[in-house]
Amino acid sequence: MIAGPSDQPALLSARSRQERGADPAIGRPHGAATTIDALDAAEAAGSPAARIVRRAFRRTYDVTDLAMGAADVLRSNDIGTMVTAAPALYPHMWSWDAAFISIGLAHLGVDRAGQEIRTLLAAQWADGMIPHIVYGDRGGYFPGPGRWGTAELSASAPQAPLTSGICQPPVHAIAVGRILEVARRGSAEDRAAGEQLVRDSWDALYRWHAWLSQYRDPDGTGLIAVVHGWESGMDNSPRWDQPYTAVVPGPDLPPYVRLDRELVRDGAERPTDLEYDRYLWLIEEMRRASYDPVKVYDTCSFLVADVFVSAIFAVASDVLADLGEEFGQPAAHVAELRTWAARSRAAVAASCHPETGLARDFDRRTGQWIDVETLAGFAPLICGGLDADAERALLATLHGPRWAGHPELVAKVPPTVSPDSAGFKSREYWRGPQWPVVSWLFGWAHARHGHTAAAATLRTETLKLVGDGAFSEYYEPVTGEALGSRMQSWTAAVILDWCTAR
Ligand code: 2M8
Repeated sequence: MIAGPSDQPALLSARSRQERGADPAIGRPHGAATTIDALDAAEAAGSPAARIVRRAFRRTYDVTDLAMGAADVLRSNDIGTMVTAAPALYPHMWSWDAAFISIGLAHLGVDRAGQEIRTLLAAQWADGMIPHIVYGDRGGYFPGPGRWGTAELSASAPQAPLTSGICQPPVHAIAVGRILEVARRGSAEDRAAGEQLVRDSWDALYRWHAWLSQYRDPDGTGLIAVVHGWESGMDNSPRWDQPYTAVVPGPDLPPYVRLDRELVRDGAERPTDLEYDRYLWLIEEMRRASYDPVKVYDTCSFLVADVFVSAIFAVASDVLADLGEEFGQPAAHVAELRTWAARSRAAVAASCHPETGLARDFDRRTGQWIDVETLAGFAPLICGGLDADAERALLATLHGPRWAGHPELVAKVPPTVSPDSAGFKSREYWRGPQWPVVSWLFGWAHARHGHTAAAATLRTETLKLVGDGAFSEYYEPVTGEALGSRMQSWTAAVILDWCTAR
């Protein structure tokens, strides 16, 4: 479990949740909750005044309160073995969520952060894949382990813990690197715990990157393929609309009941039923291939080279190589990581549309570029690799009036789809809303590539966006309304990191 307040830095131990009268349901002070509920009602009734008041309200936030609220969210989502991705909607461990969550946990205790990474890595498949969900003991999520059947069908999957049969973006080395930075600012014990974590996790992370390279880029193109929209983490992004038309659920799709629609009342905030049929059909296809990664690559009706995953893979490979050099890991493995990083960085840069400059996914089944404008198009800003002029231009576009600097937005945080785009849906999951965790990733990358001012702006603006303390999964960009799950762990984690950043 996460250590109690007495073990926390002064910032986080100043007052307990009870002392400041937080609303346990949503983790924000009572006064704020009342105000926001009233605004919700007024906005639902179409009051323009409510929108203006909401905007004013959002400009006032207190970093100390936000940090304490974020720490509370992580503590209350901690079920001992893992911090669940969210209390009700996602009551298990998700792969890339766990990485971001561990960054937040590092500010509460480096050991606890390391434990989160170790829990995830204990579920790594024998072939090297890190699964997208590690199931805890509770049910409460569909599809659960029975629907995947990985333990029965795959020789590589662990018998315990039970896992899903696909993966998610490889942000884990970035997380371990960040935990080490935080650890080195702490006590001698923190420092030792951070360094031990690198030693304990390096080989597993190397094998994970090797799996991605071998099975998801078998031709060595540099672009890493995904076999399910869930693998991208941006589940229903318009990027996937065209490839998903090739996923045709058969009449033998076993029946199922969605649980997410019972928890998120506004259906417009979640993927549609047709999208879910396709998600579930892909699982059937993978079951029929016994989750053999070669067969899945060859037979799955969805196979897209994902430019955003590829960018993450490139930069995370570099981070892992840096750690490997420092910690005396095998030189041949470090060299492979450098090769993969360079190859993927070049491939991401080469994917850019000649006119818009935005990076593009490539549909491997149809052999066509996917020309859909989304936030993923800014992938080169994650991994680098553009010439200086092109990089400056792309940075200016991201922060300019079509994207984060759009005049309609409540905070200058990149939306997942530009409000000026035909596909923009302000409330619908990965089709428009702002995701604090994605902003953090861009902020981290900006800082890494020397765009210090842009990184600082993302931090300030995201803190403004989440100023109501709901720690929501995502936000409506024009009103700033909290959407999806409340008390989402990765939102809390990145906010905690930003609140305590140095
Ligand atoms: C969302 O994905 C899950 C399926 O994996 C879902 O919608 O049920 C995505 O936002 C994904 O990126 C995230 O990791 C997960 C848990 O937060 O939720």
